[in-house]
Amino acid sequence: MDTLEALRAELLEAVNTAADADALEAVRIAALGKKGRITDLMKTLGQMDPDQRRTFGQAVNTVKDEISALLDARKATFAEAALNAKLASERIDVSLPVRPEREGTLHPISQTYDEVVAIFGQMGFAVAEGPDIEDDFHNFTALNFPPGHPAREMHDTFFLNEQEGGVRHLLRTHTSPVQIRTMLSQKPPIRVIIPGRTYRCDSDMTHTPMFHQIEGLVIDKATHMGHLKGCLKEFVESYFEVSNVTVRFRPSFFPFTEPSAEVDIGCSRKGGELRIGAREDGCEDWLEILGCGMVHPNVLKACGLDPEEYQGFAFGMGLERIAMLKYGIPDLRTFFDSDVRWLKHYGFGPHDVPSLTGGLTR
Ligand code: 2NL
Repeated sequence: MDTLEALRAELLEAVNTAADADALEAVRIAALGKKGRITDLMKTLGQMDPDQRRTFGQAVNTVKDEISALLDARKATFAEAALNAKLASERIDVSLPVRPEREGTLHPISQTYDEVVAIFGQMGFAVAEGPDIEDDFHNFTALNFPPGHPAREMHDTFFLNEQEGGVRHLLRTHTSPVQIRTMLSQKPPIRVIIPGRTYRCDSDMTHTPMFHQIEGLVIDKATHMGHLKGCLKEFVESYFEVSNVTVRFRPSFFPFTEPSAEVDIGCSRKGGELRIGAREDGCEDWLEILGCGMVHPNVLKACGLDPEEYQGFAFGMGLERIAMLKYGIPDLRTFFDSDVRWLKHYGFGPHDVPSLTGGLTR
């Protein structure tokens, strides 16, 4: 018992005087480790008679618990002191400038899309969307494409594998099927624009298999070509941020409109620089920017509308084309290269949100 009391006093002293966490750990191992002094004492219990074992065992356990508790307390004290020292030595300097962060850019197609939506939104158009995978009815038949029309050939259109029952879906070749869906599901008056992806089997300098269109549709009882012309003139002037643009309607043909027209705007190309709009020195050239027309009576009928009661106009343009014209992008294919340097150069800041009051492009 004397030796146990002596050991207790020695260990308490060692724990209390350990200089740091490492020294304390050394004390713990020397006392309670596999070959520690208290562990050694426990091993001697086996050779004692039962009475002695009970008394001595209890005494050793008491000492063991006491030392353990003191070790834990000292350990916590060292940990807290270390944390306090760390807090005292480290400071956050809130006046330092922030680290530069890499900022992404908006693709010019996204920017152009947002600009066009902002302009037509202001004129009271709603955005409509529809599926990229379409069927023959919505993409061709309802749009007055005759049965043998070349656009219906494998050569021009991406067809999906034939399904059971002979149905063959396709990737929409224009956004017009969304207008068909709108006319089938909504009653006039209708005023919608449809921006979206479109697909054609075509790939060269000026064509990519996927491209973007934006189409518009207005249906009411007395909508006429004057409305169409005014609407498009307003759009062109807002989009190109110029006033008094001359607009020329050139007769054209689309299966889904009658009459149909190609729209040109006045421009000049002096010194190799394209400038859009009427100018003091006149417009010596024309630039084709979109196609349009009055919705064909057959299209109205296919959508359950009576051509004697309703009429309207529609127009369509390529987003890539109008983006190239406004932002001076010379090569269509670069839109889809995902070249980060190109995106940095032609891309837009995420906060350059186009609005007619704040300026379309800042
Ligand atoms: C172009 C010309 C156009 C339309 C699209 C349309 C849609 C319906 C009915 C009638 Cl549902 N027309 N869309 C009309 C005229 C021209 O697009 O050059 N697009 C790139």
